This record gives sequence, structure tokens and C-alpha cells, in this order.
Amino acid sequence: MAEYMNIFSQVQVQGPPEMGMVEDADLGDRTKGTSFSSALGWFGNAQLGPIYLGPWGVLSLASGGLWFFLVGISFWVQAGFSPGVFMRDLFYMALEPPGPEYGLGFAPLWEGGLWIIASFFLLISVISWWVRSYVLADQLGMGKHVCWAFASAIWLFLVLGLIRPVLMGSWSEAVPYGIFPHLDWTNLFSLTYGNLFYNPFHALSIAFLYGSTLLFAMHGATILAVSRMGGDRELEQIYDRGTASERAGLFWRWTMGFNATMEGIHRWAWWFAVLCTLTGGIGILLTGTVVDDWFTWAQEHGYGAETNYVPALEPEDFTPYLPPQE
Ligand code: 07D
Ligand code: 07D
Repeated sequence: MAEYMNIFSQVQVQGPPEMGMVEDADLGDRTKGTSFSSALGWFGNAQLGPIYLGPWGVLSLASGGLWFFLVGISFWVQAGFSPGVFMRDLFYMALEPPGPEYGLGFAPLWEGGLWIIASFFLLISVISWWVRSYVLADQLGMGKHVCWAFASAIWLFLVLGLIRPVLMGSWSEAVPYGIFPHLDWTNLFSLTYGNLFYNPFHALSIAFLYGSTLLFAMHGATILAVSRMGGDRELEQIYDRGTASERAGLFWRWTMGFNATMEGIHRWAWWFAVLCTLTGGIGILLTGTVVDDWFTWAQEHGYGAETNYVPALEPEDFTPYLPPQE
């Protein structure tokens, strides 16, 4: 297999297709053919396939497709069956959950019932994709790290669309399906509950989000910087002395006195990414259930200033800036 295929390398060495392991793997659900794409090779591995679909993959794609189709149908109806209006308003239309008067009950189809049906299929789709990732990792004899990281994202997804609405006793609390409408929902959520910036779990989530980009930048850049010494072949690098890896570690120790290890850096990355949605889900779960107004909560708990910040100095204490006189 070609080894130097990635986003900035123009070298694409192509050999016979790599079909993957066959031991302990259920080959019945795996396609037999492969093809090569130079365009894909600019971004990653040029080989396409074989792909493993399996029952969970089929279930996930089918139910995900149904969700997408139902959302599309509702947009199509809202656009009055006009292709022009559909395209024009695509980013602004929404499939909304039922109003508060329906609580957790079913609603007429065009008053939120469709949202409930679509959500059911989305739930099946996301959960079966998770199971698929578990089954495939298991077949390859891998750890389940990807599945547990994905579970953290699913936790936030479930809090937003299922757990919190159930705790609040109404589907109307859930997120609508639509590009800008879901942003409007996010904004309104913050306004309704007294500014989400004063929710410490939102702050934690942001720190892990920002931290993830920083770690990703540091790690990606470090490995690229030592790839001329084979730094991208990480495994041998973990235990060999005098390698690119040691140099990469030295760089950071010289720069900031501390370095991650070749293995540890991936644990840092995993935890930062996972904690972003984990803390985020906690923050959303507490909102409206335990805390109704984060600004007031923050003032009462010494997280925010007790009053709006007033400078300790009086205006007359300031020396006004005067431009130098000629
Ligand atoms: C790059 C991997 C690929 C995934 C992509 C998303 C769909 C939706 C459905 C038209 C990084 C595919 C999109 C399948 C199509 C219909 C009905 C992942 C990558 C390309 N958001 N959000 C986006 C979702 C929430 C927020 C974009 C989903 C919360 C803000 C996209 C969920 C809140 C901004 C999108 C979800 C929130 C976005 C790009 C679910 C708080 C943006 C996403 C299921 C967390 C950004 C116009 C992306 C944007 C954006 C999808 C939930 C806030 C449409 C599927 C309720 C502030 N969100 N989002 O690249 O441009 O992710 O919006 O929970 O600024 Mg969102
Ligand atoms: C949504 C996990 C679920 C997704 C899954 C994927 C498909 C499609 C298809 C591949 C993203 C399903 C996928 C179905 C697959 C294809 C084709 C992860 C999701 C399972 N905020 N905010 C966060 C910032 C403000 C608000 C988190 C910043 C305002 C609300 C994050 C700022 C107001 C919520 C974050 C800012 C507000 C959040 C999301 C700045 C609005 C949430 C982390 C600088 C005016 C969510 C605790 C994430 C949360 C959230 C960042 C401002 C509202 C760290 C940087 C004050 C309501 N905000 N925010 O990974 O967890 O999301 O809050 O101003 O619910 Mg915020």
C-alpha cells in the first residue's frame, strides 16, 4: 500500500488493493470490490472499499434516510410544492416539535406529530450507528474508544432532544429540525434561561472545545514537523530512542518545559473531545430542571459578580487624556 498519501502530499503510490484481515471477520457483509480515486488520495487513502454495511448499517442508513425524507417532505409542503421557494427558503424552514399544550402526548401530524415520528427514526439511526461502530471495532479486535467517544456526543444529543424534554414534561422543549431555526432555538434557550454564559458547564464545554482545537493543532503540527524522520509511523516511535518522536517531545519540553508522550497525547485528545459534549450535556440537563436563570444563579453562588460590574473609581478619579499641546 502507498504510504505517502495525505492532504498536502502529491505523491500517490498505488499498489494492489488492500483487502483487510479475514480472521474472525464476518465477510458476508463486506463488499468484494475496490476502486481507486486520485482525488480522494489528496485527502487520505486513495483506496475506496471494501465497505462493511451489515444489518446495523442498513438499519441506520434506512432510518436516517427516513428522518431526512420526513423533514424534506415537511419543507416541501411548507414551500407550497414550489421548487423555487423550496430552494430559496431551504435554510430557513423548520420542522418544529409540538406546542406546549400537547405535553409529552402525540400531536396532530402537521402540528408536531411529524416531528415526533421523524425524531423516532433519527433516534433509531443514531443508536444503530453506535452499535455498528461497536460491532466493527469488536470484529477488528480493537478497543471501544471510538464508541465511547461517540457515546459522549450522543449523550448531548439525547439530552437536547429526549431526556430534558421528558424531564420538563413537554416535547416543545426539544430542538426543531432546520438549519437557521436550530440556531434561533439555541439563542432563545440562552435568553430564556438567563444567559448560558453563566452556566459553568457551558463554560467547561467551551474550554474543552477550544482545548480540542489547540491540542489538535499542536499534535497535527508536531507530527508533520517530524514526519521527515518517520514521525507519522507513530507506533515504533513510542518505544524507540533517538527517533522523530523523541525530537518532537524535546521540542515541547524546550518550549514549555513539559511534553506529552506519543501515547498520552491521544488520551489528551480523547478526553478533551469527550468532555466537551459530556459537560455540555450536564449543563443543558440542569437548565430549566434545576436552574431557571443562570445569571441569578451565578450571582448567588459567587460565580458571577453580585451586581453588574461598577468600576471602583469615580469618574473624577480619572485623569482625562489630553493630546499634547503644540
Ligand atoms: C464537520 C461532520 C459532518 C457533519 C455535518 C452536519 C445535518 C443536518 C438536517 C436540514 C461538525 C450534517 C448536518 C445532517 C441536516 C436538516 C433538517 C461536524 C462535522 C456537516 N447541529 N449548530 C451546524 C447539527 C445543535 C449550532 C451545522 C446536528 C444544538 C451552532 C449543521 C445537531 C446546538 C452552529 C449542524 C446539532 C447547535 C451549528 C454544521 C444534532 C448547540 C453553527 C455542523 C443532531 C450544540 C453551524 C447554520 C458541523 C452552522 C452549525 C448540525 C445540534 C448549535 C447544520 C446534526 C441544538 C451555533 N449544526 N447545534 O459542521 O453553520 O459540525 O449552522 O444534535 O454555526 Mg448545530
Ligand atoms: C450537537 C452532539 C450531538 C450530535 C450528534 C451527531 C447526525 C448527522 C450526518 C455525517 C456539537 C448526530 C449527527 C444526525 C450525521 C452526516 C452527514 C455536538 C453535538 C450525536 N457557545 N450553547 C455549546 C460556545 C452561546 C448554547 C457547546 C461558544 C450563547 C446552547 C459548545 C460561544 C448562546 C448550547 C458551545 C457560545 C449559546 C450551547 C456545544 C461563544 C446562544 C448547547 C458543544 C464564543 C446565543 C451546547 C452546555 C458541541 C451545550 C452548547 C460553545 C455562546 C447557547 C462548547 C464558543 C451564549 C443552547 N456551546 N451559546 O460539541 O452543551 O456541540 O451547552 O459565544 O446545547 Mg454555546
